[in-house]
Parts: sequence; C-alpha cells; structure tokens
Amino acid sequence: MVEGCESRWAEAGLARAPRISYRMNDAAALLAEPGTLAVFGFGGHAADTDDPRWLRVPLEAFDAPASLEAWQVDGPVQHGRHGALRWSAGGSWLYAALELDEREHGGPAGAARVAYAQLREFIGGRDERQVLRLWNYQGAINQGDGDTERYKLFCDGRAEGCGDWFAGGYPAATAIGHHGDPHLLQVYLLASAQAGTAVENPRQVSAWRYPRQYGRTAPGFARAMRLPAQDALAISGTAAVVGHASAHAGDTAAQLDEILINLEALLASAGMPAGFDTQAPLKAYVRHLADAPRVRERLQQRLPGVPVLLLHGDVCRSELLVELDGWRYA
Ligand code: 3EB
Repeated sequence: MVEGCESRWAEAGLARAPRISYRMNDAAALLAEPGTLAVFGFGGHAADTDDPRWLRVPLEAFDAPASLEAWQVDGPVQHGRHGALRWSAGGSWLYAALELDEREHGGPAGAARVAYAQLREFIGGRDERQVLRLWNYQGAINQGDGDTERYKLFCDGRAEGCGDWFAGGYPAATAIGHHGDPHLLQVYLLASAQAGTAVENPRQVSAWRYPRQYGRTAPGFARAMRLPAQDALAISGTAAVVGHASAHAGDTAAQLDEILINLEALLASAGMPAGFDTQAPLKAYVRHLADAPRVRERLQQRLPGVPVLLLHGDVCRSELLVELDGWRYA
C-alpha cells in the first residue's frame, strides 16, 4: 500500500477496519472492553453470559485452552435481539448472528433459506447494509449424495433466501461442517455502512461460475473482500481448489501447500503486501483429528509468528481435507 494512503482514507470518512484478534481472556472481560463488537468461543467453550455479542461456534479447537476471538471497533457499541437474530453495531460496523434448528424449517435448504431471508430483512432496515463477510457452519455437511448432499441443499436454500440481495456482488464467505448438534445451522456476518471491494483469485474460477458438477446452485461468495478504508482484507475459506477442481485429493500436506499458493495469489490480486504477519489472524479447518499436528507444524514453518486457530471442521467437498480463512491488514 502507498504510504499515507490510510490517512487519506480516514480523511474521506471511511471507518477503520475492526481489529480481529485471538485473546486468552474470559468472555466477560472482553465484552466489557470498550468497542467490543463480538466475542467468539470455540467448541465446548462456555460463557456465563446472554450478551448477544457472545457466540459459541460449534467447532472444536485443537489447542487447549483455546483463545477467544474478539472483534473491536472505534466508538460505542449498541446491541440487541431481533427475533432469533442477535446483533451489535458501532462505528459504522454491524455484527449479526443467527442459529436455526433445521428440523423447524424442513431441513438444510429450508433453514438456509430462512436464515438468509431473516438476515436480509434485518440488514435492510439498518444503515450498515453492505454485507462484507459471512460465516456458515453446518452440521454433517458432506452427508448425502450428489445433489442431495447437505452442503448442496444449503447452497440451494441460501440462494433462495438471498434472492437478488447480492446481485451487485457477493460478500466473502466461509462454509464449513461442524461436529456439534447436527441440526444446528449457524450464520454470522460483518456488515458496514460503507461498501467494500470484492477480490477474486486468478488461480480459481469464481465460485458463482462453478460448473454443474458441483451442484444445482453454485455457491455465491467472493474470494476476499477489501474493507471500505482499504486497510484490511477479509479472506474467504480457501481450499486446494485450482480452476474449479479439487487438487491433491487425499493429501493434506499437498493441499495445505496449494492453499498457501492460493493465498499468495489472492493477496497479490488484492494489491496487498505479500505474506502474512503477526497482526492478522487466520483459521485452519482440519477434517481429520490425526492431521492436526502436521498441519500445525507446517503452518509454523511456513507462516512463523502468524496467529492461527486450528479447528476441527469439514470442508464442503469431501475430498478436501483442510481450508484456511482469515484476515490481512494493510
Ligand atoms: C471452494 O473454494 C471451497 O459456500 O460459502 C469456500 C468458501 C467454500 C465459502 C461457501 C465454500 C464457501 O469452493 C468451499
């Protein structure tokens, strides 16, 4: 990034990116800090709070004790509930989360349709209506065959619930299988009053253009999103997908190396500095417990000092064994 750029964006009135960090602290202490927009615990992590900014993500962390993830913004934060939806807002940023029981909505497609329709309805009444980044955690994501695989039903329902919401461009996203209550669909998002800039990866076919073999409904997401002030890049779930094909089926180490190549290509495409540093956190979703130590070791070698949260999660194509997402600050 050109020197002085950041202050120029600030002068233009664009909000500074939320600070996303992993913190060894308890949820109540983090929630009490000024500017806390959201706090996430992973796996069995319990917190004795009904604050709507707290969310337990049903993915087990491989490291114990696991850190919490905190999102912090400038200025005062308000929070509340809107039906089943929990939200917070401050400094032109908005967090919203929804958890649905698929059995109350006729299965994975119905739950995804209702989740996205409700999020759309809520966001439509807010000033912060630019959705920049979404996370989707679905139980038993690879169960079922062909077009009835649960992830593919999720994609069908998501597209229905969105309608033309993202006709102007998709947000960045993650979709991962969790091992918690199999009926739980969890969706949360970061939105802003100001638009971001979607970024695609020249090594990968854009997801919304995936051919029919991957399902009736191509997944709608951008590979990454530059935040409004251009001071951070939100990186979508990135797997060993080259073109539209899965690379290195069954080989976790080779998939991880391919992901790191994809991430470098993405950073270059976004005009970000190469490499990752100690400032911006990543997540690694690992399908098989037994792969976790090798993934951790390889990431420590290749990305020394970078905060990585290692989580037990299933990538949405069953041959893919590992996926990374996260943040890069300019
Ligand atoms: C891929 O590249 C891997 O359905 O929202 C990554 C990020 C993936 C988001 C989604 C899916 C999604 O196709 C899968």
